Amino acid sequence: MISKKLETALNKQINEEIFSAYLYLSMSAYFLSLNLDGFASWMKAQAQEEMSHAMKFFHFLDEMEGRVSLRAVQEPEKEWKSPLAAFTAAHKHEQHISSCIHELYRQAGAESCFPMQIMLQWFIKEQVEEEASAAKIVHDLSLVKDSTQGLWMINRELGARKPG
Ligand code: OFO
Repeated sequence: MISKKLETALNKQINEEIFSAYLYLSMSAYFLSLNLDGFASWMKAQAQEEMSHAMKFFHFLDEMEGRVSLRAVQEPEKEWKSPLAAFTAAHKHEQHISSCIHELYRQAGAESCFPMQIMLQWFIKEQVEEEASAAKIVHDLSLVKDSTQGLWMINRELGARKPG
């Protein structure tokens, strides 16, 4: 059994994760519009991963005898100034998600909800990777600046990412 307060917080997180999927899918569409298929495919894989995060929270809440309640999903941005601007926004978004996860962990601790804390430990580690991979791409894009060849190389590298 889970408290109403934690139930509300987990439902909010499901929405955050679905919004993350929506945002990255929107970035994927933006990259497709630039004919950067590798970037687009990386973002599509990221969107799928975010849906799997949403489903982890969904199933956990159900297992804890809570009620999953879906909210409206915010409309994501559709355009960015450049690939670098899009990845900078993605990195910032992951920092926001990390702070949400940390806050959930604190709330679970305050209620001694140990199952929720254990479940969140996976997300805490995952966020370290999520922030690091976005930060690396921001770094690479900053290095190549306006070089078409550099962009082409990153595009090829990102296109090699496997979904999941
Ligand atoms: Fe990108 O992270 Fe979900 O949790």
